[in-house]
Amino acid sequence: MSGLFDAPEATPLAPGAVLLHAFALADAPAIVAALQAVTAAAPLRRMTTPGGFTMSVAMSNCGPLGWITNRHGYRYVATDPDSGRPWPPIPPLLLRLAGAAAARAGFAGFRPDACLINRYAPGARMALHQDRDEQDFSQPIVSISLGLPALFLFGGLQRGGRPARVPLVHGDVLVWGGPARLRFHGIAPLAAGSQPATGDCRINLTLRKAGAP
Ligand code: MD3
Ligand code: FE
Repeated sequence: MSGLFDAPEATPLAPGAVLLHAFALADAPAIVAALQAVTAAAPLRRMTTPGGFTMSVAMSNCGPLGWITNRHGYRYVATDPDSGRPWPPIPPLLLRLAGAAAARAGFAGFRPDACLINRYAPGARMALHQDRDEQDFSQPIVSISLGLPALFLFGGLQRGGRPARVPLVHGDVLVWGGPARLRFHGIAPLAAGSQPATGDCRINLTLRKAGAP
């Protein structure tokens, strides 16, 4: 149910970018439960950048492809380098949710083959960057925010300038596609807080079409 004074369900942030408020809220407990199984098989880990820094965000993946970074660069791989095994499958609930969110934002037929799991402890951040390791930029990225709130930063198509700031809360879903697909974006250092759903951290899931169309 929605009323006159409720927040809007969908906020356009930029051409091609839509914030779907609370779109994942009802499914959040089931998503968190499914992620427990995924991260039991492919534990979250802090990866190393090509420049030799350890990321503050802990990451893992599910799906046919998973994003990794190490001394040699950034790329998508079918095998978890820590275990030598394939990444666990994407939970069907997440495939359904991502497809529904993308359709709602105008991208019908979205079938992700990669889901990057980002865990932010208080203080963790993600510097402004572009997502360009995927093969087909005509496909959107669907992002699901769970747990502690964060300040999402989004800039333009070039580095530099002051990014816009958008608060993201538990259950929010963002869809980035079309002209927004290559915008610079990041996450400000996470403030500490209490969030029983995720254990006092923030989890972000990004569902992507990483491989060949
Ligand atoms: C805008 N994650 O994993 S999600 C990432 O909250 C990443 O963990 C952030 O940036 C996080 O690469 C932001 C929202 C998002 C995801 C992908 C985008 C925004 C985007 C791709 C293009 C433009
Ligand atoms: Fe990104």
